[in-house]
Amino acid sequence: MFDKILIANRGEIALRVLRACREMGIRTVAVHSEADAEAKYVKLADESVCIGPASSAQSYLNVPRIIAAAEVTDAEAIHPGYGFLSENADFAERVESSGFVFIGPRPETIRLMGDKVSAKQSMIEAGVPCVPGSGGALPEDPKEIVKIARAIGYPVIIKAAGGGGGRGMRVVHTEGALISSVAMTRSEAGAAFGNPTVYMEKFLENPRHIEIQVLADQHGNAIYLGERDCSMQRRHQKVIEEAPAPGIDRKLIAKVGEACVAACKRINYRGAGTFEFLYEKGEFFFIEMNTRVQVEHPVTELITGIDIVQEQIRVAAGEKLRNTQKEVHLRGHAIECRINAEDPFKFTPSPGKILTWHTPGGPGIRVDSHVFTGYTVPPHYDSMIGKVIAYGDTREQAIRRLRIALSEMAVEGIKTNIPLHQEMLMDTHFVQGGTSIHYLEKKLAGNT
Ligand code: MV4
Repeated sequence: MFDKILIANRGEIALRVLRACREMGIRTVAVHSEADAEAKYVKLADESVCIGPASSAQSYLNVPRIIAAAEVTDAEAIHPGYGFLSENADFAERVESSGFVFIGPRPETIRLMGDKVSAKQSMIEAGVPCVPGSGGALPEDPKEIVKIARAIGYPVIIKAAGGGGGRGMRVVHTEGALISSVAMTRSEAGAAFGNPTVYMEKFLENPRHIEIQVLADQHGNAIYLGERDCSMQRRHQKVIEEAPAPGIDRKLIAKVGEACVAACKRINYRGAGTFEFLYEKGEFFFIEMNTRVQVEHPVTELITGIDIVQEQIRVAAGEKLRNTQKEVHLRGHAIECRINAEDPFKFTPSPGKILTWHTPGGPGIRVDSHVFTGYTVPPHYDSMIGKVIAYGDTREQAIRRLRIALSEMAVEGIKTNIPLHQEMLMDTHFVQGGTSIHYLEKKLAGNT
């Protein structure tokens, strides 16, 4: 096992990784920007290195500084967390060529999944169900493009191979709009991702976003840890996540989960990963794979009892997975509310000094947050300041515990989205379960 890990991230995930290291007896190095010098996890870490000014480009995305920090502190491995450099294949390559272990998949795997066309191609080959589409990059010839769209049937969606997470896509409802839409998506993709390649899919009008968590070691073992429902989102930012997904046939999930495991084995996957699916009318359709630990991993940890971050570290060190598929049992229900420093209904960021931070507790409540009374939320980064996660024997119990937890919570000095969560936890459609990816935006527009 490693002696020392460098955590190449900030905020709640830096603290989450630090806690996993502590439990495993691994020393930690925190790297931080000038704006995060006073963060609690920076002080909790065994060592810390300032890697640049507040702006992410000069600090958390500054590859030479991060590698240099690993060198001067003699760390053996680097955990990238989520966001920042976590899915940057060039970074993973630089980490490994500098003699450190990247806690994540091989650089080639990150690259393969980062290109959404090659990702989908490998999933089709592995037998993972995908959204019907162009089966590769769109050709140049407009006549060919028209043919492909006719074969798929309108509406279709044009997506950038270099996109993902909702960036670089355009819905097309009629043949008249097709060619100009392809041209616009291509030029935007070229400018945004340096890759003008686009592909086409059938546009699913009212799906749910269901994802499957996987773990794979370097000995050919892979398992899936059930699914998460992440449909409650606004502008591609998830707001509430839960596991398991309400109302979906367990046999179907097992079938899709086994296909994900087969895909992991086929591409020689390593570490934690997530297969993203759209689910509509009883069918699963793969859209993208995430090669990092995700914000919402705690809901899976609570229903499986498996520590995903510790497993990431173990498999990176060459150990075998601790559990076989037969030993993975889903028990109970978990729901996570992302707590953001923002206006709860206008969504404008609300950085600043936290004058009161009182967190809830009691049976089945987990709070993952790096903030505290007196902490100043810097304006330079993502507005998420923590997560409140409730576990219960049933979904109803998890909802009740979350309501109580949020009512106990007291935050002063900044605005948070807690009032929005409280409203969602009383919403009849949410409480019923199984709302689509469009539900929250419709509700906010007053259309439910
Ligand atoms: C889609 C889709 C409908 N049909 N693909 C958006 C994020 C990116 N991961 C893929 N996205 C979508 N792809 C087809 N063929 C609808 C979305 C989508 C979406 C997906 C998941 C979660 C939230 C979303 C919000 C809007 C659109």
